[in-house]
Amino acid sequence: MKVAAIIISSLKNHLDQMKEVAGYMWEKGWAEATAGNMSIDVTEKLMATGSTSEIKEIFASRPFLNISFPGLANHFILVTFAGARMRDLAKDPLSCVGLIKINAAGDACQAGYFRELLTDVKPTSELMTHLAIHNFLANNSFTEKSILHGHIHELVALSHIKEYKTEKKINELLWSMHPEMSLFLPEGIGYISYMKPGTDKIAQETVKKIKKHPVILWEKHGCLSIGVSLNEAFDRIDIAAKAARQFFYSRNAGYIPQGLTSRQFSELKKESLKRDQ
Ligand code: 2HA
Ligand code: ZN
Repeated sequence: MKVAAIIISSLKNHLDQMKEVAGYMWEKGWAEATAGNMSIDVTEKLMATGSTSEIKEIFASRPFLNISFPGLANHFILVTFAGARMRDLAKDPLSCVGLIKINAAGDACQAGYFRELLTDVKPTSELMTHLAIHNFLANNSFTEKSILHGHIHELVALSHIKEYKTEKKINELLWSMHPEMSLFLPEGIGYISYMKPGTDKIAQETVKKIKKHPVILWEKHGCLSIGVSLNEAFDRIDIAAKAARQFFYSRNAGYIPQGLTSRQFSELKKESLKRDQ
């Protein structure tokens, strides 16, 4: 079997999950044109299947980026390409996804491709944020290894409204609009005021928040979420988006939504505390 084929078969479950979740992102309208990206740290999986020694062959010889992520030394990360469409990924993941290999010092990485014709493409423009988060998750032994980004219009729309431009205000609204919020996202979502997408700065700010908040809203842009699986990352975004949608449905019907009463809300808080103990 050729090297790429061995790796592809080792990573089949991860590639299948990327395909599945990309389909959901597209269907939800959260991945217009080339919007959205995703990554999974697959180091453990490749180690377990013993494919890491053969893997060299799929990588271009030159490191393409200097980084400093010691927590990612010798890691392998599946990541979507810049310019990849989620609706294409949902049909053919190998034309939209590559593998990043970090060197032993954690200060350089190379991109590998599953198809020879693809060697010119680059990883997602949000690579810095993905790597910075994977570095944090690895350093802190988080079980989350999947990262998902998309343009969740329900939440982005809220971030355009003056009243909801703080973490406190937006979470009070989301918690009040959907009981599941307290169970899935008891700490609420993290909120980051507008920053240019794809920069080191947004990567650093996102890492600071991810410890407490598995879903982050980038003002006027989109959301980023982590999960043990990509499906979990998707669920977390989906719950927050549902809360926002319920708010807009009531408003669109011409009413101000009542939201959960404080008694209903504190009952749920107690429930989520019990679950955590
Ligand atoms: O991958 O969504 O933020 C395209 C984007 C950049
Ligand atoms: Zn984006």
